[in-house]
Amino acid sequence: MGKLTYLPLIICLWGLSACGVTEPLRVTPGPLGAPASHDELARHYAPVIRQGAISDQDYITAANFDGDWVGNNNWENQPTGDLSAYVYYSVIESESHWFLFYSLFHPRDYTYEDCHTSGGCHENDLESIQLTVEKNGTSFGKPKALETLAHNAIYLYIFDNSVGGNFLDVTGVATLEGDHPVVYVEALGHGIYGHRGTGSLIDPILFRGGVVIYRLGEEAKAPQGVDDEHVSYQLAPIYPTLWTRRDDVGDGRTFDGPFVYRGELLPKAIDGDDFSKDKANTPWGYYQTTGEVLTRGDWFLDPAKALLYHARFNGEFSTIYIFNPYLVDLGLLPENNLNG
Ligand SMILES: [Ca+2]
Ligand SMILES: [Ca+2]
Ligand SMILES: [Ca+2]
Ligand SMILES: [Ca+2]
Repeated sequence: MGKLTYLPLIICLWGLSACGVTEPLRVTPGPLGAPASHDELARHYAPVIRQGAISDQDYITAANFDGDWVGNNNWENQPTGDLSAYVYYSVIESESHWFLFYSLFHPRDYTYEDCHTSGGCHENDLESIQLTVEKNGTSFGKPKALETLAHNAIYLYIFDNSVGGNFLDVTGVATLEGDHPVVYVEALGHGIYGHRGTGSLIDPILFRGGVVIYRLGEEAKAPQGVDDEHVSYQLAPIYPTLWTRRDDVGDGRTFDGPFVYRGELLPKAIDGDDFSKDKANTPWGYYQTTGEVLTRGDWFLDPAKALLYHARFNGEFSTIYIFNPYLVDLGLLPENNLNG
């Protein structure tokens, strides 16, 4: 139990709100007003997560749920670690849009069959969604596209007909609970979809599993069981947690699998060694749906470029960033890009 005592301190380092000392939970400015802060936007649109669950291996948690930032002990520590719910997030802003990225971490990606013979299991799992919100003069703008990652594909969901398919076809219409997009996460492999029945989404009933429903709340809670429909999660920013560890690379470190992004070295995976090596991609390490225009990493690091390739947007769609600290850190944008 000793190692778990580190967790509250680590969580506090993620953001003061986790320590219960800052911003109010709800911010409700009028329809026309100053733009919301990036944290307020992330909270406003924080997804409702319908998580298919067969076992507690399907619970979302923090990447340091076991009290350390070592990647390749997470499979081993899943049974004893703290499975309180966290969702990672990041906000990038262009002249015309906000790009809200949310990532769900699971210590294990597993199969219904025995992992020793199925060939389908690996240590760590990070699947993600990206919500594109148009800035329209109101505090929180207007959501325009929801993209979800499931294994080898990104799926595109729209909110109205002002957005259409481009490299990606439109899979369906996104659903909202209040202003929160609802996403459906498979048990076992944890692919994310914008509505039930997309792609290979496994009906949990088929597996006699349940559905855990997570919503943003004041506390990070662990589900009471695989059919707990009222579990609150906390947001954890990607920048000061995962991104600032991007140079911690190698066996026994946080990440592994270096690749070159526009001349800069980044790790494409969380370090892992059970059943398969380094299989869980980082937010900036996804290679899915790049076509001939995008490269590994663009979906997270250069979302305006990625979205403009994936989808067609009516109206203004700028690829000039007001806030993109990742490209600034990589020396790919000037520092005055941080004025947003
Ligand atoms: Ca660990
Ligand atoms: Ca391991
Ligand atoms: Ca997975
Ligand atoms: Ca490794």
